[in-house]
Amino acid sequence: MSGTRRRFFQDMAVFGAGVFGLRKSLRAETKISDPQTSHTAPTGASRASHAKAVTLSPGPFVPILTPDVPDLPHEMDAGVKVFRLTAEPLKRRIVPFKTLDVWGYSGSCPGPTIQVRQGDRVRIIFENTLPESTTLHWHGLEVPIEQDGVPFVSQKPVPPGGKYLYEFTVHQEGTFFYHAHSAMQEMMGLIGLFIAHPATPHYPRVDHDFGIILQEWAVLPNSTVPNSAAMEFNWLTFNGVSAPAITPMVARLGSRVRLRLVNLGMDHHPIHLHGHQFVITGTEGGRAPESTWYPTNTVLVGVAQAKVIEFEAKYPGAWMVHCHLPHHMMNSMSDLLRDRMIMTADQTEERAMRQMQTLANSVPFQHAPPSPVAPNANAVPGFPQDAFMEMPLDAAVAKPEAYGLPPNWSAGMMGMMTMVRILADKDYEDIVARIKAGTPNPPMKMEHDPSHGT
Ligand SMILES: [Cu+2]
Repeated sequence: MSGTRRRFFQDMAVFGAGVFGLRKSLRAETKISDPQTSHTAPTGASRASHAKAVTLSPGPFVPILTPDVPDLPHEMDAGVKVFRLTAEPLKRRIVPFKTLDVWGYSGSCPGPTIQVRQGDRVRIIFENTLPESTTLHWHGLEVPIEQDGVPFVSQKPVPPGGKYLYEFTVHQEGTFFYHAHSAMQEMMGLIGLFIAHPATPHYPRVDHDFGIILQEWAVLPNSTVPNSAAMEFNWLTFNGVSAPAITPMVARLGSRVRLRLVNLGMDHHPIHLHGHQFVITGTEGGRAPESTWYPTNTVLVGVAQAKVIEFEAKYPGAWMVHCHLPHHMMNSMSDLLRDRMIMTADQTEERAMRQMQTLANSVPFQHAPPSPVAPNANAVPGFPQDAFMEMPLDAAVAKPEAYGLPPNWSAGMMGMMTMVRILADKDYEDIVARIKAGTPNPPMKMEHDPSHGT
């Protein structure tokens, strides 16, 4: 019996006993770092991993941090990194008032981030608890054909309740991902990052490394199940969360920041960074030669692509990182209005406002001071557009990473939109300490406009 086969059977022998304990510990970790998945407690926000990114930077590479998504832990077996990954149905809270029934891996959608080092031998003990068969494909990785995860071609589908062992050596470096090799399962959320850190660190070295998976969902009002056959999408997410619920990225002023963007959806997304120029230092194929780098501030992330960007965090502030397609900078209003939409339409303004407020209270939106409109606004064709759209959720999405942002910061943030907060030393260290300690933000000063009534 070869060593690999022996390890396989040993693994399978302990699988029944060991996997549940391990899944439990992953769940426990998920509870700390993933506030969006509903079967975990709604506390904490990527704290452990944020702290890690800060404290481990003197090592050979900076671990990637995927906001709102945990890392997948591993154990060592005779020099092999062993990961356990389970495909399963999940509930994912994408904003405080909307939870979707999605499919994901090991308690998270998108699935937990796998981090390895170039040259590692990795084994993934895969279990399928979905109601249908599936496989795992290693997107961009040069693996032996029997590890490629294509149903019927390179392997038999893994049936519900079934297990499969993937094992290969990672000889590449770069931004890869794993996903089900079935179109509709992909659109139900079955994807996760697979990051291979280079054996020899890249130069210039980065101080912060962030990963974001871009996804889109078509969900009818009053429904929680994405329509995986739809071509029009009303919910757009970064790492399975829509703005303003996406955890901000925090970087030290003067540091070098890497951002890895991976798209698995039906549209291509032009991702724009405010206030800085960046260079594209890699794709789904690995590191790009420095001779190809050029300054830009918007990168088109096509379906099934990875785009890796790097920039010097030169200017302090909360700088937007967002898809620039207008409809991808919105959340679905019809979800908020639910079945009241038609009722509200022919009410007087005062009653409509009261109804809106009743709904808002259940969400919980706050009053925002309405942005001023012109006295003759109603006489102007096209009015209103974005007037009355401010729906701040500061308190509902409060977390240490958002500490110190101005009141109503969340009012205009929707869809595929987050921020990188570039902070001078003292402010940066203050927030990192809050993240490590899990210090809640001080109570919000509510900006209540009594003219709206409640
Ligand atoms: Cu987009």
